[in-house]
Amino acid sequence: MAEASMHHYLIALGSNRRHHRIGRPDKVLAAALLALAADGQDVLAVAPVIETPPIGPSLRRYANGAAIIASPLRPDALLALLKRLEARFGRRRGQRWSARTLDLDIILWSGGSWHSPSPLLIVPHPAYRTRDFVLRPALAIAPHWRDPLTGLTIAQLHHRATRG
Ligand code: PH2
Ligand code: MG
Ligand code: MG
Repeated sequence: MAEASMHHYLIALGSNRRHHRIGRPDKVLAAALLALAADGQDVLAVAPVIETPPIGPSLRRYANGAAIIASPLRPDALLALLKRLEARFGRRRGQRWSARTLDLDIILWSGGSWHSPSPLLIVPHPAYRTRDFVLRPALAIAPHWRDPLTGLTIAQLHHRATRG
């Protein structure tokens, strides 16, 4: 695939439930990145995994991470691939924000915006700008990526989200 038709994505990874074979959530994230690469996605950068307190109803702590990938896929096609991967890792669709083995979210896409109703996909991710569990891993690999809506970089968003 020619460089010109490649898309670059910032992906957020989360897990707060063990996988019966892979084990702890941090191992699940590492295995998910290997699976992404095996599915033909070019994993260009991986942030160190962090442990974070849960936001929302689930009580289990999360492992969170981030990766930059290059892909020939448009956002809707990548979303379909990520959902298949989540399902392969045993994620069950249930209550919103229930404990999950694997959550893969598209955060940013080649400086662009995307909005499609079905399946619902909004890029940039509508809630990431205030989420430390997304911004902290993202800061490690994509500090200069710019949010097209606010014009702020990840470093600036992180600074804004963490200042008292
Ligand atoms: N994901 C959620 C809801 N709450 N909290 C943390 N710490 N990490 C997550 O990845 C997370 C969450 C919905 O996807
Ligand atoms: Mg999520
Ligand atoms: Mg998700």
